[in-house]
Amino acid sequence: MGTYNDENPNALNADGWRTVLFDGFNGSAVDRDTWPVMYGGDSGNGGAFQWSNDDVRVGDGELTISMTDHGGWWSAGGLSQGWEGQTYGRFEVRAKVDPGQGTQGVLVLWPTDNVYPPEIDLLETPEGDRSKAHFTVHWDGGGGADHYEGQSFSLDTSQWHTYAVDWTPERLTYYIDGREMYSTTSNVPQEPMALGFSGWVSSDGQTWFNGGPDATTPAQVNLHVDWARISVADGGRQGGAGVQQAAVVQAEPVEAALEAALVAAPEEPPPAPAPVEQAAQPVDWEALAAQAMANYEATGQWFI
Ligand SMILES: [Ca+2]
Repeated sequence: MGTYNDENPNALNADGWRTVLFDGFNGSAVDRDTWPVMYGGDSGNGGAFQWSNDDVRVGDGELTISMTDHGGWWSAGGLSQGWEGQTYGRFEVRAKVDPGQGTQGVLVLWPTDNVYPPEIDLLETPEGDRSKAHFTVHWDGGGGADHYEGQSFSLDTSQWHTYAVDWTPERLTYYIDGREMYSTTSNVPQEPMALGFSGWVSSDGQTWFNGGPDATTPAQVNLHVDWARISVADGGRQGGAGVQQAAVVQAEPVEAALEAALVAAPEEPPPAPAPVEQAAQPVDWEALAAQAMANYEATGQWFI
């Protein structure tokens, strides 16, 4: 079960870590200084849903990211630190995801320069019954090719849990509710990354989700986030602030570039790293960023 309102049962030992960001989402609106990027503009997941800022809300002590059925089409929200990331650190998020076939909630670390991979997923929940928590690390297998290694753990993710990753230059260590679940020294990202949260709606043909939403899927499915904490290791091992000079808007929804990979992501036992069979389409990030900047200058809003 678990509770919220900024609780943290089974907290990790904080010795050696210094908090640099905590948001309990206890106000009435998103703190856009902390979370400057909302995913928007283009459709997500090849048209399976539309990004919508209306699906991002703060109230009742939580951040709520929705996936919403509009009667024939779906929308979903996403929120990110954008370019305000850091290299290495401890990232902790207390969250739960409502059940709903064909939907998932995502907690993610994404490169601040918006050039993917790498990517670290603290949580993905492709099973509609929320029976598993998935942790995945993506890295550049050469020439920008997405390689990944995924882990999944039996867990009722529709209840409150705390998901955390310790990211050092040498190692990634993944925790659920203060318990170490997985650790690796391979393919550890070495560039600034930023924390984000998003919904995601599957299309009918995506086997990783067992297809899209169906008659059992509620009209609105929510990712609930009670709080998020970001820390750095004492001693200044962090790489400093993100690459603010490369103020690239989040031009592509978090999961879009790797959807082909995730569709085929294997279950337990953990797989050996494997190349993506179906490479994502090349994305001209600079053109997208320029377009986003032009849109921002014209309208005051970030979108592509
Ligand atoms: Ca809270």
